[in-house]
Amino acid sequence: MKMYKIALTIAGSDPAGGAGLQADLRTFQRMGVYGLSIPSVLTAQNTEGVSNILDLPVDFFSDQTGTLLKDIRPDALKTGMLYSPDIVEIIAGKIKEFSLENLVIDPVLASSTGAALTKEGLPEAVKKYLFPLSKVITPNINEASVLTGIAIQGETEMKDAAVKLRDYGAETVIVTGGHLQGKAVDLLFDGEEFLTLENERLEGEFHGTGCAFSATVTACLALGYSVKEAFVKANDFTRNAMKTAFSAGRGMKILNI
Ligand code: PXL
Repeated sequence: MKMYKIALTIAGSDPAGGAGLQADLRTFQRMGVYGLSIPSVLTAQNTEGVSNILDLPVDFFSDQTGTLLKDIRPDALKTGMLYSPDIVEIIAGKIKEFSLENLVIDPVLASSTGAALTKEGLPEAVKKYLFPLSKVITPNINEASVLTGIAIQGETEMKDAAVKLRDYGAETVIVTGGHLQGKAVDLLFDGEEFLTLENERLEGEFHGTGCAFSATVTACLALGYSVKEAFVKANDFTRNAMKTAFSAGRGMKILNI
């Protein structure tokens, strides 16, 4: 009998499957990891954008998480769009209660089309309650800028932001630089050294790249890879999925995970 490693995603539902919970599950599957999934929030969206967002009742969210974790222990977990600060506190409580390890945080703040995916107080809550419990955080340039107050123009500010983000309690910081001008640079900082991966920019508008990247890191941690190995594999996996992205609807391309 094959024994699967297990990864959990706590993220928003994207019915179009390009981002969020559904993209995370597809990524786990591709990486050969068994996926658990808890929706944090529901979105009404298609490839053209998000039209509505629905919170789950907080007690129900807590119950979903507690019921699952009483039974199954994930080898790694990730959080994506959390939307509400209440949910953030519940997740932090469950991580402590069940002594979960290998937490990857993708601090989702906005959609690729620019729509806000947060309620007031969300960035502060993620910083305060979740960063200190995390193994890796994977903000993109915009998220790293908002979370640190540093206006990131290039690699120098990316490094400054990574250092500051690590001071908030994350063990390792990965800033994904696909949104910068020029080459696409992803940067890892683990408190000792910086590691950068530089690639040619891939032209086009893609949806769900941050989700695919952080889900790959999570799957790799579940499989027992080091964070640096996970970084390289996630960069490679995401770029390949971008190169063969396809159009399912009228809007953004869906990654070929
Ligand atoms: O790409 C960020 C993201 C994450 N999670 C959900 C989303 C989006 C972007 O739209 O809808 C559920």
